[in-house]
Amino acid sequence: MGGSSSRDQTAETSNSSFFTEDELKTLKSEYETGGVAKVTPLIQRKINDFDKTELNIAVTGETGAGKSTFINALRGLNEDDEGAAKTGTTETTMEPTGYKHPTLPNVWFWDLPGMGTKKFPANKYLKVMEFKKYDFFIIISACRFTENDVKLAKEMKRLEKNFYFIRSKIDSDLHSLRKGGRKVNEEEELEKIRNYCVRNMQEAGIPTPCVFLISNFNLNQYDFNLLTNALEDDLPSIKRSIYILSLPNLNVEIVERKKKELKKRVWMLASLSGVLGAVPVPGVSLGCDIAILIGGIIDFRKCLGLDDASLQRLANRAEKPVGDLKAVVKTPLVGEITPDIINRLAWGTAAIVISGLEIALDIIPVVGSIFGAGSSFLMTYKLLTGVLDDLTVNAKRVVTAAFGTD
Ligand SMILES: Nc1nc2c(ncn2[C@@H]2O[C@H](COP(=O)(O)OP(=O)(O)O)[C@@H](O)[C@H]2O)c(=O)[nH]1
Ligand SMILES: [Mg+2]
Repeated sequence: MGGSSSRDQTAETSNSSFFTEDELKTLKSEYETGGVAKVTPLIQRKINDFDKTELNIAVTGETGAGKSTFINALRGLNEDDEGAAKTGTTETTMEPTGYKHPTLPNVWFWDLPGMGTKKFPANKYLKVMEFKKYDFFIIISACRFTENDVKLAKEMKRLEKNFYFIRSKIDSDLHSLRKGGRKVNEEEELEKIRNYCVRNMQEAGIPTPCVFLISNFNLNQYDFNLLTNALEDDLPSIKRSIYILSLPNLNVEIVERKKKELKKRVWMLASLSGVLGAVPVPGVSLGCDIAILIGGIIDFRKCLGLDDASLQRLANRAEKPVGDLKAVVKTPLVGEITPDIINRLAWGTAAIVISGLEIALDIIPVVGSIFGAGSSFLMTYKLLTGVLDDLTVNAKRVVTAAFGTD
C-alpha cells in the first residue's frame, strides 16, 4: 500500500469484544481494587472515544477523473439523491468540499481539487489542503497518473499519510475494447491496464504502487473489495470499525463484516447498561435499560441499511422499486419499537443465566465478574445479540434482492 502501514497490533486482539485485551486487564485490576465505581468511568471514556472518533477520507485527482462520482458511490448515493455531489462539472473550487455520510455523522468525504492546476501550484496546494486532518487519501485518475499525482503521493509518503491509487472508469475501457463485437479476455485486459499504471508510476519514482481498478457505476465489480481490504488493514482499530460501518451495502460479505463490528457495539451497549443498571419500565418486565436497547436497535438497522431512507437509496442505486426490497424484510424490528416488541424479544430469555455463564466463561471472565449473571449487562447483551442476528439476516436478503449476488 501507499503510506506507512500502521496496523496497531496491540490495540487489536482476537476477542470480539469492544475492549482490547489490555483494557480488559486494566478493568479487572481496577475492579479488584475499587469495584464498579472505579470501572464505570473507564467504560464511559471508551464509549466516548468510540462515539467521538471521526473518519475523514480525502479524494483527489484531476477534473473529470471521477472524484464526485466515487464519493457518491461510496455513500451509496445516486446523483440526484439529496446531498449528492454534483458530477460532470468542470468547475474547480480552491477549497476541499466536505460531504457527509448519509447515516454516520462522524464520517466525512472530502473532494479535493487536483494539484497543479494554474490556480493551484504544488507548494500552495499542500499548504491549503490541511493534510493532517485526513485519515487517508485516494488519488483517482481516469487514464494515466500525472506527474502531479505522483508528486502528491511522494509528499504524502513523506508526511506518513496512507494513500491509494484508483484507476476509474474501467467499465468504459472494457466497453471500448468490446466495440464491434470483439471478444475480450477481461482478466488479461485488466492486467494490462494495471501494469500500465504501475509502470507509469514507477517511471515517475514510486517503486511499488498499488493501483485499484474501479467502476464507480458498479462497485461490486473489479477491485473495490481489494481496496476496502487494504484500507481496513491500514486503519487503527476504532477508525477501522467506523470505516467498515460506513461502507455501502453492496454484497453479503460487507453485511457480514458490518455485523462483526456491530457485535462490538453490543458489548459497548451492554457494558453501558451494566454500569447504569436496570431502569424499570411500566408494562415491561425487563432487567435492563430500555433506552439503551431501543437506541441500539435503531443504530443497528441504520448501519445495516434497513431504515426507510437507506432502503430507498439502495433501491435507487440498484434501479429497482423500493417495494421489491421492502418485500424481503421480514422482521418487526424495522417498524416502530413498541413495548410489545421489546417484550417479544425478551421472551425466551429465561435461559439467560446459562448463556450468561457461557459468555462469562468463554470470552471475558472480567466483565462477567463485574456485572454478574442475570444483570442488566447480560440481559442487554442477550437481547441485542438476537436483534443483530435478526437484522443481519434481513440485510443480507435486501442486498441480494438489490444486486442479485450472494
Ligand atoms: N463510465 C464511467 N464514467 C464515470 C465513472 N466515474 C465517473 N464517470 C463520469 O465521468 C464524468 C466526470 O466525473 P466526476 O465525478 O464529475 O469527476 P470529477 O471532476 O473528478 O469530480 C461524469 O460524467 C461521470 O458520470 C466510471 O467509473 N465509469
Ligand atoms: Mg467533481
